[in-house]
Amino acid sequence: MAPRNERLSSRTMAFVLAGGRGSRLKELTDRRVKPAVYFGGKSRIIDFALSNALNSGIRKMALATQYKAHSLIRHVQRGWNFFRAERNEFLDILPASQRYDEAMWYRGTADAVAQNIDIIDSYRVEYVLILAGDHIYKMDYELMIRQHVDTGADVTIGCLTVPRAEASAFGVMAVDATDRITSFLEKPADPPGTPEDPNVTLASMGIYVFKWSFLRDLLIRDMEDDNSSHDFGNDLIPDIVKNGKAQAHRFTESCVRSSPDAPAYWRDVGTVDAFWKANIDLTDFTPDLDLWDRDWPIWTYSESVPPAKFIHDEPERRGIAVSSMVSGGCIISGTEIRQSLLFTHVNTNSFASLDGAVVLPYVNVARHARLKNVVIDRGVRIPEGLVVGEDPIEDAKWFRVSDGGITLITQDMLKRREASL
Ligand code: ADQ
Ligand code: ADP
Repeated sequence: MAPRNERLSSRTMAFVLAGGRGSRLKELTDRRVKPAVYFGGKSRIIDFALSNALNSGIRKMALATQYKAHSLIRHVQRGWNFFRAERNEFLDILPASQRYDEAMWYRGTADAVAQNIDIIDSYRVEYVLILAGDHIYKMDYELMIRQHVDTGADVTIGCLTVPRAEASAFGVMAVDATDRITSFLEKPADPPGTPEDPNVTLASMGIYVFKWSFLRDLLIRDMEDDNSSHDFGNDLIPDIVKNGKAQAHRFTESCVRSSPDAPAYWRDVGTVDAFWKANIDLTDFTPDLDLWDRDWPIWTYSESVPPAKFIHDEPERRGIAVSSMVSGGCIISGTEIRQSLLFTHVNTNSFASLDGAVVLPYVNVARHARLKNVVIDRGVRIPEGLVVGEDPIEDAKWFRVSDGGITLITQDMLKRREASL
């Protein structure tokens, strides 16, 4: 057992995987990778994994990037620069740079780590925590690392229960009475229920703790294996479950909750519907995800902007927002805003209304626009009088309307619309 008074996080590095596109977010990931997508008014999705690591005491981090990484790299360079090199703290950005073989990008999640073995060796860490950079949650990883050391497992996998109907997007597992994993299936078509409840499945969060020496050997073997897709979920984890000791760590034990009885919050905001809902949920009276908690802050790059400003107070045009979050740098001029979340530098104008709107930075909403249940991409200029959310057939002519009835609006879509009018 590890002594209680020693923080294992100081002997651990976090390796954050941020290379996959996230194609179900549609045009939101046309120009940026999913971890770089905005979330919650000030942050980007990546900030959650990085903040969890920082708040857990981890001061050595690496970020593997590949697909459309520019805005991600820029964000991390601007916002995540408080590590002190002289104390051997760092956040290293590791783009797929064909170091191993000139014809080879990161072939899979495990390959993204394997191609950087020599760099990780140079960090001189004992444990490696593999994280996905694309989930929204608050978790104290120290508890998961401690469990890993205490059980002597080869790998410890963060897991949570998900409804069976949604489980085919996950790696799913069965465990024994000690939470040792007895079987693991990556994205099965028909996921099994748990013994306690046939309607839920124990699913992998795609986060893992390994002793570096163990993972290193495994990666070297995997790189030579032509039958492998070089992926944790497809290849490495099933192999350890079969031939070694894999242990489940339950998210409910280390999640950071907004209050002792709040639900454990974890979201994969992988679709436009899920993205919209998770953002709008923050406008609830007591949201399940607490961004106000000063003990577990979500760190980010933050521009220096003046507070949000609301102008006009006449019956026909009132600049107001209710059940909403409006970021700094916004000017709300004569617009009625309900149940919406506005990022920085949004300007709205008179006689317009927003209801259920997630508005990314630098958007302008012209007069008389009426927008309901929308996600508006960064930099969009909504033209005067545009109405969205009242006639789904008309909306679908120009914009992307999701299965759940949310309309995604980008500047390219508006340009096409303007060209044909
Ligand atoms: P997926 O959700 O399919 O399954 P995956 O596509 O492997 O996740 O991506 C995981 C993370 O790695 C993401 O942050 C992604 O950006 C990044 N990534 C993907 N390909 C990469 C590459 N070539 N180089 C660098 N980074 C890359 C995984 C597990 C499941 C588990 C779910 C939980 O395989 O078992 O249930 O995560 O969401
Ligand atoms: P509208 O009624 O169409 O919103 P107004 O004629 O009331 O326009 O003028 C306010 C406009 O001035 C808004 O578009 C607002 O965004 C813009 N504006 C720019 N800077 C400021 C500022 N510092 N304070 C108030 N309004 C500002």
